[in-house]
Amino acid sequence: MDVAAIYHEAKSKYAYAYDNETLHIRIRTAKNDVDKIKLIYKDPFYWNIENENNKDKELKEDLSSVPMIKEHSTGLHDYWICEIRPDWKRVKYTFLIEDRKAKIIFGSREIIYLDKEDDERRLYDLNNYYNFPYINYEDVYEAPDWVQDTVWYQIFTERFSNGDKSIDEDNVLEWGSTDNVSNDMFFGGDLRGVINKLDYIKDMGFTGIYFTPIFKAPTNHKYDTEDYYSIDSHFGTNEVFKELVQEAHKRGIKIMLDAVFNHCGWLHPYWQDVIDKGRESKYYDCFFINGDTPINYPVDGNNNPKINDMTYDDITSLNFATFAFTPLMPKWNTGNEIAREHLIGAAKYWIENYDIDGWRLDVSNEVSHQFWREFRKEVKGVKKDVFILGENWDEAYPWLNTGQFDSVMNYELLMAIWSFFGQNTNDNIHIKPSKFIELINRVLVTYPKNILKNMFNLVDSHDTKRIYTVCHEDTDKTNLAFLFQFTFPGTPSIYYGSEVGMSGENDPNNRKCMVWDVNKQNDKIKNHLESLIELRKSYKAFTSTDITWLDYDDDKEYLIYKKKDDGQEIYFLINNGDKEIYVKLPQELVNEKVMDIYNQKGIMLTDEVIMKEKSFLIFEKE
Ligand code: ARE
Repeated sequence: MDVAAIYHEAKSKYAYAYDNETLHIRIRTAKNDVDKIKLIYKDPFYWNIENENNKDKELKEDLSSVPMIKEHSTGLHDYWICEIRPDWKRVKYTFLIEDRKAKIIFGSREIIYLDKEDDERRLYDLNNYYNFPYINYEDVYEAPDWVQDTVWYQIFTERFSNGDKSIDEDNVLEWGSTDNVSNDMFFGGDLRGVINKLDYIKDMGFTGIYFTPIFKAPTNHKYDTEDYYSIDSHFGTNEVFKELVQEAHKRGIKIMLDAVFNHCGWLHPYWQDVIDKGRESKYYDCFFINGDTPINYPVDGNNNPKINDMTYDDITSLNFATFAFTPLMPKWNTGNEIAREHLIGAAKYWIENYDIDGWRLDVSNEVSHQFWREFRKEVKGVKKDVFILGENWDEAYPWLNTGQFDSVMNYELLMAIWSFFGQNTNDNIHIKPSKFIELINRVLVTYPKNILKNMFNLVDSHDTKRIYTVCHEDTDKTNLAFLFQFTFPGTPSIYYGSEVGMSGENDPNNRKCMVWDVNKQNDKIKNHLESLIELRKSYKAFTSTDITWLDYDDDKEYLIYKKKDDGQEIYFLINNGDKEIYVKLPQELVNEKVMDIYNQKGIMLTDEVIMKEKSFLIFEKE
């Protein structure tokens, strides 16, 4: 037994309250190393009451135990899980771990090798048990009820639809006039355009819209905020936005805005005041400035830094903190009361006055946990079921388990999906099913199950290549990627235009004008997504966290998995390869009445099915 590979941590993603009554306990072991694990547990205050159980009897007869299930395996490890409902919401527990040769108590303070039966008396020492002191309901993770049934549509407003030409600036280009878009081009996308397309969005089956920033800012992406309390005139007015929210809500569509609280734009009045007055400004401490005033940036006639004239040395010698190496985006000191009030005030303003339903938090991992705790308290105080979504590209458990975010953008899932159905994010590697399963299992064990159900699952965004491009503009592969996205626990998000097969390299090429000409839209992708959205609403199993890998073959490049929920058992067969193949049916489907719930064309034989290249089948066992 590889005892060094065994890992558990109390009150972490290895031991968490699934709800107000239930604890999930996980433990990690080396892959294929351990045969059996039992969780042994006991109320920590059992001795505190006299009862027939502990009067003169050996403690042993009172110890409770439950077998742990091997849940998922990654490249190196097996992950085991069990759930318990402690009578008094508190519990001490330890692990009895066995392989062919050894049996150990994996205690919180020491590991004990059990040689003989009577060594099990060593289980009586609760000081060597892990502790879950109490399930306090205030600490239990809970996202708004509506989130896990949401299907998101992400809109980059400037490129979605031009609905009001009267507010076009002089520099607005003809819609779709070039695919070679740049970050300083404007095509006139606006909020009126979104209102005009709400029926399109609703008819596709989307139930939530995530807007990238729409407040006053000089760029087309608006991540350089000048005024957190006003809609940018390029997009419309606060009143038009109010109408948009009302019209969306009438259609059962939630609205989530983008909160850029890590930094502001150069033209923000607080920053401009600091530029003018330096340390004398009342806003000086709203930012991180080393010296009396921001220096080392060449400015143009409008007192804006001439970015293009800045060398790497110029940028790295700025004496103030920014987002990345972007001088135009001075970083907020969110520990400063004035800054805090300004930003949290804006967050509450758009909820109280426009009834928005959620905030996506830009560069959330670089803002303090303290700020996010206050942010959550304030916004949830205004609207209890407002959704808080972080933009963390890496593992984000520290932001999810201590009263900050309800969810994060699941870029770890995106990377795995890209690597299997398309190309890897960096070196174009295409992985086999066995590797894909390992990567997905890693995502599944990274988060508690109650958090997984609310993860924001995307396959592309305004910051990445488009999924159609990642899949080498292959419609079938793109559809397989969407299929997996929609059958994974959590809430899927579709980036505008990807539903009609728009291509796009990295930013800014991934922000071309939406293709509204139906003759240029990819119907096979659009119809496929509509079907997936419909199936996801009809079958709870699609979003369940209960996923079992049934079979895979790295040579034939197929994989079969099962999702279970509410008594439903849905089977997904994916042929990710470029050849027609024979696929052995999982034993539990052989000779069973199965229903093809997607009407794909697979030729069913007795215990096999012939699958076309790059295809899938979805069965429900009758
Ligand atoms: C654009 C170009 C830059 C150029 C800059 C100059 O992309 O190459 O230097 O313009 O003006 C916004 C705009 C971008 C703009 C950027 C800076 O949308 O078009 O850049 O502002 O002006 C990391 C962060 C993550 C961040 C991404 C971009 O962790 O938070 O980088 N995403 C948010 C928004 C962006 C937005 C900003 C932040 C700034 O979603 O749209 O950019 O407010 C790895 C790392 C991640 C990294 C990711 C992408 O996976 O793990 O941490 O994300 O790569 O680089």
